Order: sequence, then C-alpha cells, then structure tokens
Amino acid sequence: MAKQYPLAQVVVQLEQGRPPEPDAGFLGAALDPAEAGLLLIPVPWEATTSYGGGTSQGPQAILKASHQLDLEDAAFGQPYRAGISFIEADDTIAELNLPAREAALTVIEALEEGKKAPAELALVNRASEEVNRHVYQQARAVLSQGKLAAVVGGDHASPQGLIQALAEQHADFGILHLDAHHDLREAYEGFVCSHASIFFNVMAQQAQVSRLVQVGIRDYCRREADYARDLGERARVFYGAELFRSKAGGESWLSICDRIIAALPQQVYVSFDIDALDPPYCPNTGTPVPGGLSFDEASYLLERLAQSGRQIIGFDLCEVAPGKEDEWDANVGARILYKLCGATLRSQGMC
Ligand SMILES: [Mn+2]
Repeated sequence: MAKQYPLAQVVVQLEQGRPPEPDAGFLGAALDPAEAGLLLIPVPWEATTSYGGGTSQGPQAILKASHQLDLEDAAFGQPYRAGISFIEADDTIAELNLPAREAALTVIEALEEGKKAPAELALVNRASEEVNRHVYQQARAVLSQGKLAAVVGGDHASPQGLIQALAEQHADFGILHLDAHHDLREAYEGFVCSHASIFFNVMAQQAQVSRLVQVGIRDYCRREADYARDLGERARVFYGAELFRSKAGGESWLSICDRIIAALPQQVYVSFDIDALDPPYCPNTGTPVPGGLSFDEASYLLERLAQSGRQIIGFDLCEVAPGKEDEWDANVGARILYKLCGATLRSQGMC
C-alpha cells in the first residue's frame, strides 16, 4: 500500500503542483482515509456486462487520470480541501469478478443459442450478492463515522450496497439518475443483480427512495418504460428526446435543469452512468448510445443541484471503461468524478 498523508500535508503537496508519483492517490496525493470528509470506494466489478467490457478497470484508470486534473473547480472552488480519499480497492471484489464474468458469459452464450440457463447462473447471482454485501459493509463503516461515501464502478450493479447503507440512514431521499438506460429490467438475462436491473432492485427493496428521477434515457424497452410509469409518483423520467425537444423549442438548459431538480426531494443520491454523456466523451463504455448530454450540461445540472439547497447524501460513477489506446474515457471520468465530489461537498457546506 502506498504511503498516506494527513490532510494538511496533502493540501500542501497538491498546491505545490509537484508531479505525482504513479501510485499516488486521488488528484495526485494519497490522503489518509481517517482524515477524509468523503471516501471514494472503488468497485472493480462487471460480471453481468452485456456488450463491451472493461469497466472493472474503471476505478484504477480514473484514479490514474485524476493526476492530470487541476484542483480549482469553476463551480465548486476547492473540493480537495475537504479531504477526498480514494480508498484501496478491496481484493475480495476483484477476485470475485473474473470467475463471475466467465460464468456470466457461459450463461449469455446459452441464452443466445436458445438454451435454458445453465448452472453458472446461480454462481453469478451468488457472487453479485456477495459484492453487494461487501460494498454495503464498506459503505456502512464510512457512514457510521459521519463521513460521506461514494462508489466508483465498475458496471452499474456496483453501487447497490451503498444505496442500501444510505437507506438505513435516511428515511426519505431521491435519486438523480443520469444514464442512457432506465436500468429497470427485472433480472436481466436471469442475473438478479444485473447492471441493467439496479433501479428495479432499488425501487423494489428501498422504500426510502421516494423519487427516482431519470435523465437522458434514450435506449430502452417497452417493459421498462411501463414499469417507470407504473411507479407513478415514485418516478419521473426525462427522456433524451424530450430534453432535446425542449432545447429545440428554445427552453434554456438552466430552465430544464431546474425542472429536473424540482422533481427531487430535499436529500438526493446521484447515480451517474457515464453513458448518459454523448459517446464522444465515453467511446469505450459498455453500451454507448448516440445523443446524450454534453460534459457542460451534466456539470451544470450538478451545479444547479448543489445551488438548490438540497443535500447530496452520496453518489456513484459507473461504466467508465478505459480505452486500450488512450486515457480519454478515464480523463472524462475523472473530471465527472471531481464534479460529483464538488457538488456533494458544496451541498453539504464542506467546500
Ligand atoms: Mn446504467
């Protein structure tokens, strides 16, 4: 494990602008988690990825790319001063990932050949539950110290344990979910904890989530759209096409952001799937869909959310998959991650 430093020393290291060691922590300096206000929990998990792979490499690639970031944020000032620690990835999840991924591929192959789901399905479901339990325990340990917790995935199944831990602390909160997909499929391909099922599971299991607000959705099946409608007051969807239509008709992005935010309660969890963004920002993500938000639009939505007086109680960033050739996806991911940190800390009066 790389050496970790107290906050005062990290701030000095960062502000001196020295080139970071390759194994340095978030933004280029390794903060002792005990001194952090916000802990980023890496979840290198992608068992049920259904199209392009690689998102289990996301946390490490984002951490490395974060060394290139400048510290000042135009919207949120100096979030790093509140203490952001990217904790060490836990071996448990990485060790579960590969065998579960292989088992999942066997299942997907059988389904594609029109066969019945093989025994490997149970293995994937068991491993998924173990990952959820593990993330839940990590998150609970962070929250019990009065600190903020966030998950860096991994595919979109990664943050379920965090949301579960938050639901024990907050009786009523909303989720702002940015994504190209609803992720409302029940046990997609038989995988109970599929990346495509996360919000089906959350809405079924966490009654504390009073409102799910989905933004940028543009690739979905009828059943998911029906399910969202059947959630009634508990869900509000801002489809990609609807957002574009509003803009084409002359509504400002500011006004659209405020309509989105108005649908959220006082306490908000943010779930950010990088494929909410237009694919030029995330060409290697597992299931890219043309259209989507620009980096500036997404950042401004977070800025308005933090300004709205609501509290962001936690967040995740998922589905960032580093390219083989370059750092672009991870670079964008690191910048979105820093925005999420800034918005969260600002909303809590911590930066
Ligand atoms: Mn997703």
